[in-house]
Amino acid sequence: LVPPFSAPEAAPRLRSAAARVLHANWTGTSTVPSRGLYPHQWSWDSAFVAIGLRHLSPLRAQIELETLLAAQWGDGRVPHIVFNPEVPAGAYFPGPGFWRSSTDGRGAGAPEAVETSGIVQPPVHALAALLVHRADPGLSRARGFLARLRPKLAAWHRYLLERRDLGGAGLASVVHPWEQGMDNSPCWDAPLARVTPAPARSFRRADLDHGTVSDRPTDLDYGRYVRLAVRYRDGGYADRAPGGADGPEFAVEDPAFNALLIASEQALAEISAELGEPEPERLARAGRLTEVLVERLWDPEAGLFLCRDLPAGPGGEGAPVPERAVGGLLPLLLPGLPPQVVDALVHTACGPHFGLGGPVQLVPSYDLLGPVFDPRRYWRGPAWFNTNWLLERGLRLHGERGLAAGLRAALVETAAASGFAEYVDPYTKESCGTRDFSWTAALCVDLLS
Ligand code: 9WN
Repeated sequence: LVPPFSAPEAAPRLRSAAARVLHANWTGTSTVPSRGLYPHQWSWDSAFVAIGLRHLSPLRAQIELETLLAAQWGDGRVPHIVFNPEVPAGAYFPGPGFWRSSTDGRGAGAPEAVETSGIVQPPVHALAALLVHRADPGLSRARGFLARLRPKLAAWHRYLLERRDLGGAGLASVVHPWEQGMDNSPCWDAPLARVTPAPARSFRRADLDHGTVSDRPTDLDYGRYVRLAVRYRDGGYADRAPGGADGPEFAVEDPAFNALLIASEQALAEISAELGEPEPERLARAGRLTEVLVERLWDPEAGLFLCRDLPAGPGGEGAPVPERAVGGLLPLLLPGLPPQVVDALVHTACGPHFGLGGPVQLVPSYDLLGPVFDPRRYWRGPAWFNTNWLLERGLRLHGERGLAAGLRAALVETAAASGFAEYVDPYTKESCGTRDFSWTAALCVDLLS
């Protein structure tokens, strides 16, 4: 049996500490993930931040999402970074001078007034917008929050479901590891092995100025990230199917990205209903996409969802990537999963590969028994707060109340004890990466509210 919060009387203190982090990282129109390491606005970070901020200031939570969506491209994509022009060039790599969105992204409708990256991140935004609305429906209606956001969210999802359906089965593909958000996950090792890295001297990593080098991706990883991004940029950020000479070298159907898209489609249908314009066809499509996700990415032997590496298979059909990573558990978020898939996912989360409730209290980003597991290196083993927050929702949704309560307690206690770390060693819970990290603080506030 998992205990409830071990010290409920500590909750107000933890909540205030988390609120202070969010206050310090607020720029006036959005929140930076961290002042030093990530000094701009990031897409999925902002969604998680808004989910926490709604309890502290529903107005700031609305503005957070509005600022991000103001940088949306004409083709519907929501860029993964919106650059703050006041931050010195070189403070973050790759910066605006690398992506050159307002010139090189013009064909895809990049905005002129703001510089952004040209790739995307997981679509958590409609889910965040719905939760933000519910925190203060009166303010939301008075400001026309949902009415203004709805067409933008619909265009965003349309971009992913149409232009990014590179495999032709209905799922969205990511064309860069940064898009899925788990940058150096072992899931990308095989797909990235085909990519010739950009020479190390052709760029300078700013991230290494801020943290422990061994907690970050390697230089070889960065060489490949740069090469993929340059190629996408130089093709005008156009989306093409893999296989042809100008097709992407990296194209992966990822279970977490698609599960979040489906959950956000369901949230968008609820937003439409809230606005008095129900969209039953959107809900029905989310149900069909859940079936496609299971058909295409579920692996019954492994007991979790696997990524599909499109260029690896004949005719772009792709091949599964045989790595167990936390993204393969995240479809637990979806209400429409077959019961045997739900049971297997819970079993896998608690089994030897992820160890929940056994050797670890927070689910690691990668298989504890995997050949390249590393408890401190970024997405290759450490436990992250956003993925565990998503799993907590999934466990609760499927009636696993004891497991969900245990995970909630561990999330809050570890977040506060770690100084709101970016990620932690799953065994020792030692802080890794940067501290005072926004989504760690925001999701802690959410769980305490
Ligand atoms: C590249 C901001 C982002 C997160 C990602 C995380 C990390 C960036 C980086 O930081 O990625 O986008 O420079 O390493 O992997 O999930 O959104 O917090």
